[in-house]
Amino acid sequence: MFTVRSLCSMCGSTDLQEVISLGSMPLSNSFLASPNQAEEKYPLTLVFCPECSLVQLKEVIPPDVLFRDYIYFSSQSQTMLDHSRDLAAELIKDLNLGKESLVIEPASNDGYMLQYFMQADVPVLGIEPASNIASIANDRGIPTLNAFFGEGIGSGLQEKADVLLALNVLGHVDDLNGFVRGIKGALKPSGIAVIEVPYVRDMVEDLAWDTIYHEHLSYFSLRALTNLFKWNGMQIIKARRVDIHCGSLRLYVGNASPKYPRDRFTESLLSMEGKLGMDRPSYYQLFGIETQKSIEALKSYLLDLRDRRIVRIIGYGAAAKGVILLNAAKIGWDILDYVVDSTPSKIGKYLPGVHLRVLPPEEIGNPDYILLLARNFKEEITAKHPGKKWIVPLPKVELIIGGQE
Ligand code: DWN
Repeated sequence: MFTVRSLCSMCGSTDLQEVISLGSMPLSNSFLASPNQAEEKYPLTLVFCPECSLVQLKEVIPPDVLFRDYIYFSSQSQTMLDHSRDLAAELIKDLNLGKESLVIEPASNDGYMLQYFMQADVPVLGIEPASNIASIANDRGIPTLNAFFGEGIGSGLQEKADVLLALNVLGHVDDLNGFVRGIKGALKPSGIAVIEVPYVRDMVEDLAWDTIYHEHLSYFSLRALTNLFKWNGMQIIKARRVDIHCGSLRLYVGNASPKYPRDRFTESLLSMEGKLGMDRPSYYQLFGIETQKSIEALKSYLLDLRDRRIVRIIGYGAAAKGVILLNAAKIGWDILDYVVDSTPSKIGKYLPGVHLRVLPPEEIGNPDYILLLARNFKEEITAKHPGKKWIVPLPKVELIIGGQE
């Protein structure tokens, strides 16, 4: 049910160099209805293309399997909502968007982002592949097409966009060049695409190996993105680092002409990538070695904690990254009692691979320690449970008390 990539998904090179293999992993959002339910596991291997600098997965699961019926709702976190509201306000103001404008968003999820444009009377169109989520967005009054965005859909849209938002979607797409041509086709000639992707430099520097999973096919540097847009008739006007999703790049992208000069910050980001060696395999291979050490350190920390005296440890946040963290480090029911999460569609189900039960946060009980599995929401989550003892697993195992550093 998966294909093994032999060519780079961006430039077609055959020279793909292995960074790390996380072994056989379940699909991180395929929650189970019962602990005994059978499930498939698939190899999970990260590779690097020295030709175009793209870090990518070797194994590709069909998108229909991963995304047609989806369990993740972006509105579950206030941090995400705040981030979206601020970005919408910035774009409405800077680009003077109003009743005559159009904002299009591929992978619009439950409309968590588009709602802020609608509140300002800016017309929107969401394009969401998960039928269950698209129908929830439509029920909330956010016009949403149930489809995978790509070259065909983008170019075929009758009404072209002033702004196209692609927030944390590019890394999920196999046909990167087709997707970018779709973005170009969906925009008015003067339109702007605002793109956010997790930044591979943040993944490496913060040892965020838990963000490697089958849904995430590509891990971008600015250098790789510069090539991607250039090859498909677009240009990056400016790039910024933003905090969301463990560290992301936000790009403002326009048509290839007229040619805009890149600003100094964007130039300095690109030149820093060169200094760090992000165009060379060794940069990523070192990350692979550190990842192996981190997996072992986490497992032995938890075993040590549990063996020193009788303690109860639970997990918080049934995040996809949490599923990978637990499975890679083999942390199961022998260490954790259960996991809590606020997402209604996850509650009562079992985590892929490790088969831990998901309970609502109200049933958090009185554990001695809580392993933070959604560490990207550390402030938001720990503030809800002051005084509790949290284990933050990455980049280095750390113990904190709720609401305090
Ligand atoms: O790219 C992706 C990102 C955006 O979302 C996807 N491929 C899949 C998914 O990844 P994730 O599951 O690792 O995302 P999150 O947003 O880190 O997941 C957080 C989890 O924690 C959610 O299940 C909601 C939950 N949560 C909670 O229970 N209480 C979150 C908050 C903030 C809370 O207070």
